[in-house]
Amino acid sequence: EVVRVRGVEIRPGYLDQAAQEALVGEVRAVVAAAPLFSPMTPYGKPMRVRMTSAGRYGWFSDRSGYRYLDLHPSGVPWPEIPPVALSVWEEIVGKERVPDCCLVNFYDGEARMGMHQDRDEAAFGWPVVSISLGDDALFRIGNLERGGRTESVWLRSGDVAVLGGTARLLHHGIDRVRAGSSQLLPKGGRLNLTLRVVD
Ligand code: MD3
Ligand code: FE
Repeated sequence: EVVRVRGVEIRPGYLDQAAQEALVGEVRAVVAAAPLFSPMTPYGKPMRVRMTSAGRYGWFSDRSGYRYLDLHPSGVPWPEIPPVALSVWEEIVGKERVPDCCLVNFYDGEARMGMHQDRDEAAFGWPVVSISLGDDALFRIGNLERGGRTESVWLRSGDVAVLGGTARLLHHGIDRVRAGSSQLLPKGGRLNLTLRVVD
């Protein structure tokens, strides 16, 4: 099944319970090597969503702006991209290109992500593939320009979203997370993995 909203392709329940559990184990290993941190926004307020990355590059933000780094802020290399996430990419995008970055976002019950575009990558020709794990999240999809009408859809654990073509540069955000809606993560919360080609 594929649900299309403004060119965003959502595949509900793409990962079964066993695959979700395996992926959580792999993400634990990423977080052990490259701990989650709260990026500082360019305007000086730390983000409530905590983040880390895997792959050749990791996403980072501070007072100087948003960018990709070769190393975790602690100085260690970013870990390898979780194999379960890589196989999702291969199944959907193919083997021609591997992603450069797997951004890992962790949301507690209070975290949200304001409307934004993903345009820190040099290459917009490849899709972004998003994998949701844990608590449900209300995902809002907007327009190429800021403002205007939006549409919202709940993302649930195991759902995969593909942001390609014209959808790649749509504004989007996470309005809220439904705490306690999933038992996948023992301490609750939501993980979102986005696989990206950076350059
Ligand atoms: C639509 N993450 O990390 S994933 C982000 O659930 C981000 O953590 C959200 O937005 C999250 O930048 C949403 C779905 C997503 C990712 C990239 C997109 C939607 C997108 C790029 C273009 C349009
Ligand atoms: Fe985004």
